Amino acid sequence: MPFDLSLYLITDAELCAEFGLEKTVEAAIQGGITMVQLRDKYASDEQMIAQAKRLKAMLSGSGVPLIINDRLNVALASQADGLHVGQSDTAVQEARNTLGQHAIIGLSINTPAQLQEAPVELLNYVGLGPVFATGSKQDHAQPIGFDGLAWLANACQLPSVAIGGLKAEHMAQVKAAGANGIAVISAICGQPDPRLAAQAFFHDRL
Ligand code: TZP
Ligand code: MG
Repeated sequence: MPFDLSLYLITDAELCAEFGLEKTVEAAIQGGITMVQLRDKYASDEQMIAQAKRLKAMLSGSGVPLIINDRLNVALASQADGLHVGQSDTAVQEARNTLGQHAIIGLSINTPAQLQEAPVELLNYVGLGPVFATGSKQDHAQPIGFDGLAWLANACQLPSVAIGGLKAEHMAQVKAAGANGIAVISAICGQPDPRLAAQAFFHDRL
């Protein structure tokens, strides 16, 4: 599946509670998001598979891929479009072997050493960050700022998405740093109007 990292929504069930996960994602799609990642640190695998299947059905025909955070078995069972792994999650090689060559596989990168060690030939994209400190991820790594982002984005041969504390007003700086897009949780999940919140990232298109 071709993919576009411009605006990558990562879900948080708690923050999406007001409208529910599906309604929030549906509104965000109307607002122009280009990727969705289902991320849930607390749900059981069964709950997450069921949620992923509902999202997958909802996304069908939208051209927006569904990526699963961390859990290879969930990605496989739900026939999601791909998997995103962190540095201490499932090995990229195992994910690629299991999901096949058409799956979209992404890896989180925080340092030049991690980039150097990344199996680029097995990956489709990298997530670079956190750019800023954020309350949306517990025990996140040291923020890299826009300078760190620019260094990593330029050193890296893969498409990249910036993450961590980013808002609509950062889109231009993220692009200028050389990343292909922005990944967000709280700038869309939990916003009073998720459709408008997503649209705000594309104000230069209006
Ligand atoms: N990985 C690094 S920062 C982060 C993740 C999952 C959370 C991003 O959330 P927010 O609310 O966009 O800062
Ligand atoms: Mg992880």
